[in-house]
Amino acid sequence: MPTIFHKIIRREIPAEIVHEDEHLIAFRDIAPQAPVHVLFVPKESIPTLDAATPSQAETIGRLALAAADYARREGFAADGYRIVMNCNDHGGQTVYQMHLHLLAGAPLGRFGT
Ligand code: D5M
Repeated sequence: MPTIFHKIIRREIPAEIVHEDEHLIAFRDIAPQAPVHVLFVPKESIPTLDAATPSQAETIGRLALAAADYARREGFAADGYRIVMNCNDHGGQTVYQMHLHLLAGAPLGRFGT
């Protein structure tokens, strides 16, 4: 089932794309929760982390490494950042193409405080 992120990958709807390679695309979140909020989305269809298989480990790992590369390239890696992956309803997932959130640009606080 194609999601809005598949449409961004296929350039059917616009997005502010900050990185793309053969495996994944990264673009700015439309409703940013931090000064920097970028989504890293694999081109391979994987609805949720819960649906991922061991054969997709590299695909998942590439998302984190692409986020780390982006943070270094943009110069905020040393200050720090957060990566988050929401899974299913209780995790707050709204778009069912697996994706990693990169949040940065200000102190983000700690979970539970
Ligand atoms: O995160 C889904 C995220 O996707 C949420 O933060 C909004 C964002 N979003 C939704 N539509 C768009 C478009 N068209 N461009 C950019 N960002 C978008 P989840 O983890 O599923 O809650």
